[in-house]
Amino acid sequence: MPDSRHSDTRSPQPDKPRVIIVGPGAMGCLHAGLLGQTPHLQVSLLDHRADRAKLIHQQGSIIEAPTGTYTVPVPCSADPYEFRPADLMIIFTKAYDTAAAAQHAAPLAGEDTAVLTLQNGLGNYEVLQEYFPEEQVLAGTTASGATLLAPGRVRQAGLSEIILGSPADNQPLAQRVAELLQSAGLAARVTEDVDALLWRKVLINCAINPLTALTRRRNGELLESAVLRELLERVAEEVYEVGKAAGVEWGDFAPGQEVKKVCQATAANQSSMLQDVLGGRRTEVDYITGAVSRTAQEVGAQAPLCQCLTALVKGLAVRYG
Ligand code: KPL
Repeated sequence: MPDSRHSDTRSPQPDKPRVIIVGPGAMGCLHAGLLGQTPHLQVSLLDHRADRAKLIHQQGSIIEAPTGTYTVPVPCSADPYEFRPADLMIIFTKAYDTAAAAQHAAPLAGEDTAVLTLQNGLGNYEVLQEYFPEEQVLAGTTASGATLLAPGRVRQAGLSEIILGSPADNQPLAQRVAELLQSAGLAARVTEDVDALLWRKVLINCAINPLTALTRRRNGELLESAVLRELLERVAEEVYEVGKAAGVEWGDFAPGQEVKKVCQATAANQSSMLQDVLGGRRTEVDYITGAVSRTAQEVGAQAPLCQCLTALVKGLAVRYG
């Protein structure tokens, strides 16, 4: 049943698939720009801050890509009732804001809306399942890099594939969303083992993010130091063991090698955690090494490095407010 409160002023073309991106941070703005260039999609951004939403609505999403800077007009509002319910909602907020974002975006979910989290960290899809029907919630990963330069303005680093799946085993929905993303020119595919996918990503983030934040190095610079390289590998191995104890089926995955590969592939990136620390923002450490430490406790495994890194990054956050 359409809700008469949706004024529809910012989504005037009801026939096109509607994508709402929740959270105009670096990744949200990047994807609003990438998807918003596609003529057959109607892409909008939902912010929780009205002043920033107004600015982005007026200026669009500005992407500084390696090939040049371009602007994509993207309707943006803090009022969900300004949009019609979405076919796809992509959650790109920080992990600690997932519950608030779900509550805010709830009016935009209809019976057929896919709600996809592409956030960092563990625990996001479980939170979304408290607010949306389980079979509508999808979870995925992307290793694309983006740096927020100013509200609505991002520098795009490397673009990577989006891999997604349905924790509730709703394969048709996962497939439909992968096809929608592909239709916009993004590389996307479905996996049947979402938990293994999310653990692979969190393993990478556990190793790279705290070490870059603590040492102020770019991802690639971690490999330049023998001690940091060793620590990177040891953190990756620890997360691998915790995951194994928690029942993750890693498949063909060599933790140390994989982390080093990502450092190389994203060598010029400042990790999201380093960006947060430099920007004086709260980090996602509780959902990265913190989440792995909690899992370790639950399953009777050891995670001393994750525990230590969580404490050190939190120590930094105290300093940076
Ligand atoms: O996801 C990332 C992040 O910065 O959060 C990586 C993969 C480490 C890329 O920078």
